[in-house]
Amino acid sequence: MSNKYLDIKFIENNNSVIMKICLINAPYREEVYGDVKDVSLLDVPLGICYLASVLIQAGHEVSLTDAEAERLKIADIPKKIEKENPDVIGLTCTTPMVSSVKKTAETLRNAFPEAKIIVGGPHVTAVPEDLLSEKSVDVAVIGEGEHTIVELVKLIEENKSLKSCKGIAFKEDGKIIRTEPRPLICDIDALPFPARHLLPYEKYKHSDLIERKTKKNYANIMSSRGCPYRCIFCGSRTTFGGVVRFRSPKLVVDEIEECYNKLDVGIFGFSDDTLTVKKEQNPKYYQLIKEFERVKGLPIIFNTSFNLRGEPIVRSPADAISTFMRSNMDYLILGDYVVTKK
Ligand code: B12
Ligand code: SF4
Repeated sequence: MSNKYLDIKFIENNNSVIMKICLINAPYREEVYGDVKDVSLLDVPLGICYLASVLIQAGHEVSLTDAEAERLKIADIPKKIEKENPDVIGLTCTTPMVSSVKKTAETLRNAFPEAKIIVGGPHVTAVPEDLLSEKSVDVAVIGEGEHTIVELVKLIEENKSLKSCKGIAFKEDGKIIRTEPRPLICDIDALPFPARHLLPYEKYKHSDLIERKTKKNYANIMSSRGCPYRCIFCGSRTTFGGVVRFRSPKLVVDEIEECYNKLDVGIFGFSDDTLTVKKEQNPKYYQLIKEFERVKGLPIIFNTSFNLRGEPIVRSPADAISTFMRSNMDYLILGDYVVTKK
């Protein structure tokens, strides 16, 4: 691998057959947003980018297809990946996009009857049986996928039983078997940076409002996983547990610098489950503030338009506005309202 952006150290993979793996984000906008046409935000599907990195690190050949960014319809996806002739296909799935993922899996099953089709993501973690009950799906990965997918692909490659792989559900003799749960990844700093460069990264956009301020590219990034709060409607706990694991501030800022230098990214959006845990709950808070000094002079816009729990910062909308007026922020979104200083 010559691309320096993905500074991955390869794991020794002697005697191993390299598997060809295609990871896919199925089209979702029509299904999720219906007739709403002015949704400009388009984020990199970070989940499959992280999976691509660990699979490349393990010696496999990996491609990423984001049907939404590439404006592909479900029927176009087999053609897009036909040259790769995949051994394994992975689809990511949230609840709103479930019917699109089902149709995509069926289309890919018909096009690549020999490939193993694996699904993962928030919806699969919450209800693995839903997609597994589809004929076209072979394995459902429950929870964080980086360790699971590497182990799973190895078992598939060696044609061994999948029972020893923690954190999956699969079909055997017509029954769904769920293996032992996979523990959360303790050291998220050990994960390589997400393989954004495998996607057409210049297609990702934050919002027209922000893009009017700079011509640079946009990237979403995570500085932590998990959330300590317990909102009953939320899917965070299911995948990332009820604790927050913070990345090393140095690595977060390294990733920001790499994106800035190598992918010309000047707009960053944080995809943390919740960026604003109280500072007493974040042991790395002061170090993070210090590390951010490194990029202070760069023309970078940071955005936290989602994933911001209000009460650690403000007590009321009026308090939010007065905090905003005193801050370095350019705008604040409160429900349907955009507040600016001009
Ligand atoms: C960025 C983001 C967005 C972006 C972009 C989403 C996208 N690209 O598809 C925008 C703002 C557009 C968005 C929109 C929506 N979002 Co949103 N979003 C997020 C957010 C904050 C980060 C996603 C992310 O990058 N996570 C980081 C990666 C590392 O995690 P991950 O994707 O879960 O992947 C890991 C595992 O799930 C697993 N995995 C994932 N895919 C696969 C595939 C395979 C093959 C395998 C083996 C494993 C695997 O391994 C990965 C690595 O560990 C999450 C919350 C969160 N922190 O995850 C909510 C979240 C995904 N969103 C959610 C929701 C509800 C929505 C909306 C419905 C909101 C709305 N009302 O419009 C829409 C629906 C969009 C959609 N695609 O379905 C829910 C989904 C819940 C659910 N049951 O599915 C989440 C989980 C928020 C929450 N806490 O409840 N979202
Ligand atoms: S604060 Fe946000 S991420 Fe945390 S549980 Fe509530 S909705 Fe989910």
